[in-house]
Amino acid sequence: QMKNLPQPKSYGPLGNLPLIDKEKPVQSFMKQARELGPIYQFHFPGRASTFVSSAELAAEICDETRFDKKIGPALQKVRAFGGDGLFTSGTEEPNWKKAHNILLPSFSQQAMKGYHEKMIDLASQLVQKWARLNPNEEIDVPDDMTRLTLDTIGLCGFNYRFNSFYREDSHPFIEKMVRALDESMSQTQRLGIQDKLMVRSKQQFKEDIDYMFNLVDELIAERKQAGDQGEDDLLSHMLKGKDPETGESLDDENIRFQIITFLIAGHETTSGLLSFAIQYLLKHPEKLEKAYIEVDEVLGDATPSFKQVKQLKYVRMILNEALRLWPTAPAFSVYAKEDTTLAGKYEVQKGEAFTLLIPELHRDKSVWGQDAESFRPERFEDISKIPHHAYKPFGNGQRACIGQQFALHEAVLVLGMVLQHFELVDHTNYQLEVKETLTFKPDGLTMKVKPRRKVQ
Ligand code: MNH
Repeated sequence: QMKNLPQPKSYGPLGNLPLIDKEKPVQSFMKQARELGPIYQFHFPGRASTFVSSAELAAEICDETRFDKKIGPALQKVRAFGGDGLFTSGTEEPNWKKAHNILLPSFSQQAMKGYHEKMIDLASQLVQKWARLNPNEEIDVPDDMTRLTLDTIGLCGFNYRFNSFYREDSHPFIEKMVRALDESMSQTQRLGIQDKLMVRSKQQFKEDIDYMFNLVDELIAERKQAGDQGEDDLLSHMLKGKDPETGESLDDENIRFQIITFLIAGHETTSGLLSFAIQYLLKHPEKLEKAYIEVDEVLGDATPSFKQVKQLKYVRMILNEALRLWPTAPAFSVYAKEDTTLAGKYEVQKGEAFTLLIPELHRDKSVWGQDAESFRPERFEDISKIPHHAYKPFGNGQRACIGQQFALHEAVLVLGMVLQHFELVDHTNYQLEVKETLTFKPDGLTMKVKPRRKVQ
């Protein structure tokens, strides 16, 4: 391991562990970065992590000739249910490349045209729900956004309707998924002995995973039994698709892992993004006004077409800026493929790992300017002006998010329709608190809405 790196105050055998707020680990690491600088080491009992947070160092560790994605301790735990799905497999595992090749076309811009009407279906459910509220009723923003994004990935992915807008509480899948994610994160923070004593949590973990496997295995079995009915969703692509390199298709177990991966990766992050964007609009009336002008001009009273979604440039800039300040998947890790040197001064040995703190990278004043902390969508007016390797909300290179186009098409469409129909009201004078699970969300964000036009 690298020596002579800055390190926070140590507490004997606990190392730096007491410095972590268990509810907000990533924000604790961000705070340390501000005190210790762009690279520092954090010691857990029995292991250490090296965090980087400047644009200069990000550019280095994003060099794919020298670094590759690391399946670190947290992702190792998520493997209990993500298996060798795209998110939790190493680049060298055969199923990573195979699934990557088979699934890439399903996430292309062309493929988005096939999902557009399904996305509209769910966005309309959200608009209908909000339009029918009484004037004094408040909206739990992250809650409704999670209903929306889960239902969207369910429908576009597997032609399955979670019907979250027809339930008071979330679908049971969510409760089990959230608890399983929570448990896998907690396991990485417990001491070995502590972890062994958590018999009940482990039993629960197993039950939750079994529930998720059963739901998904049934979906796969039903589809196989019914045969191809011309569905154009991720599941049909996975059942039919062959890897052009090897001619092989995915096996049923791997398809299960991919579905669970899409359900998890595909909804928490996007719902957080929409919630942060709304939070910023509530706090920046002048940007909100600009967005209203755009949606009125581009959409008018119409239900958005695929092409109109592409024309909502300012709405997209708002989402880009929300992802800059609060990238909802806030970190990723890489390891060195060979011995190398970092920034011309840090000797790195083969295998050594680094975790990029994306929110800190996105606040690096040397590239983003002195106003890096302020919400200013206009930064994204000209994408070519965004400094290279200074903006990584979707990760890097071949291991970057496969669902990026999907998430952005959905988010632009939904935010566009929300702004088309509603005036947003910050009735509590909300103060941002960021809640952490595997992802970031604005904690306890509520608002009220007033209609701007008739809902068809
Ligand atoms: Mn997504 C990888 C962020 C939406 C499916 N995603 C990543 C990574 C980041 C990320 C960062 C890289 C992680 C790493 O290097 O360890 N993802 C996001 C954000 C959003 C998002 C901020 C929404 C906003 N992701 C989605 C959606 C889907 C999805 C929607 C699917 C429908 N993401 C994935 C998959 C991977 C991934 C699958 C792993 C890709 C790979 O390594 O091959």
